Amino acid sequence: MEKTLVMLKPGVLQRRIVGEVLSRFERKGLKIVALRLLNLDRAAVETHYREHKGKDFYEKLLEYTLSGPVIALILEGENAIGMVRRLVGPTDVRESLPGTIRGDYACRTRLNIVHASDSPDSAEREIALFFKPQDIVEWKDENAPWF
Ligand code: 3AN
Repeated sequence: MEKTLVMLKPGVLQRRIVGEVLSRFERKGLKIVALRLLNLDRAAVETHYREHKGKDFYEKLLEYTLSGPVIALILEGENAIGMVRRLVGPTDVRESLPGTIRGDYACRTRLNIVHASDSPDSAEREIALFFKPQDIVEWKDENAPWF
């Protein structure tokens, strides 16, 4: 089963919408197999966003990501990476439609409130940034066959 890394950026806690955002993933049927609330340090954020170093929005993006705690989680499901990206919506908030998380909760791209892995390679790399293998809890939901 595919796993993907999601990070709820500081605005989600600051706006008290953690439950609302997590429920988007849960009601779709994705399974939470790891979850942490943490303060990131600058080195971790620089590693996470290393592909954007040098871009005009880079420093502001770092500033926002360091402005408070984040929630990191691993979601599991069939085609979880693509499914989560579709639930999250496009990076550019001008294109994120109502019904997506960014479409419903973000009006600035820099503050687009959630991060989700965009490929199997990035999922593997990003999961390892936040979690050790023993942090992942495998569990069965055979009593909930609607998923
Ligand atoms: P995504 O988060 O959808 O994978 P990336 O990796 O291209 O998108 O961008 C990482 C983060 O950088 C975005 N979530 C957004 O906060 C910020 N970002 C990307 N492009 C821009 C932009 N043109 N202006 C401001 N912030 C941006």
